[in-house]
Amino acid sequence: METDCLFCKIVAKEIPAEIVHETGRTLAFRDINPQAPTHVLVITKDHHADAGAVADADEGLADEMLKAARAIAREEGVAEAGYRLVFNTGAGAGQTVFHAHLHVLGGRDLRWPPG
Ligand code: D5M
Repeated sequence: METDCLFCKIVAKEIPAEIVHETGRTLAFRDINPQAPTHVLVITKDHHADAGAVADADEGLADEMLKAARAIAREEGVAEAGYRLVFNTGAGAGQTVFHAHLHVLGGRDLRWPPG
């Protein structure tokens, strides 16, 4: 755990979150500032700064995040219509929390390209 990391504090239950899904190495909760009717963040329980660090970390961890996202999309009822998975990676791409998180967005029309 990183002491000053917001998402580590959510994993440690020091900050509340609306948790919707959990696996051995991931936790998922609703985004505090939702950009779509379904907006869930899938995070790693261990601290990794971004998606690239996840890819370099434990074997199968990125896969576990993807499988959690797919399960959430199904549970939220957005899988059929389509949903979007986003890793903002780096400040220039809009990453504001430097603990890896996969955005699961759905429940409305999603345009391309993103802003
Ligand atoms: O996404 C970081 C996301 O984290 C952003 O959509 C808001 C969300 N956020 C920030 N604080 C919280 C808490 N406390 N609970 C739930 N969601 C939160 P990024 O890709 O880094 O811009």
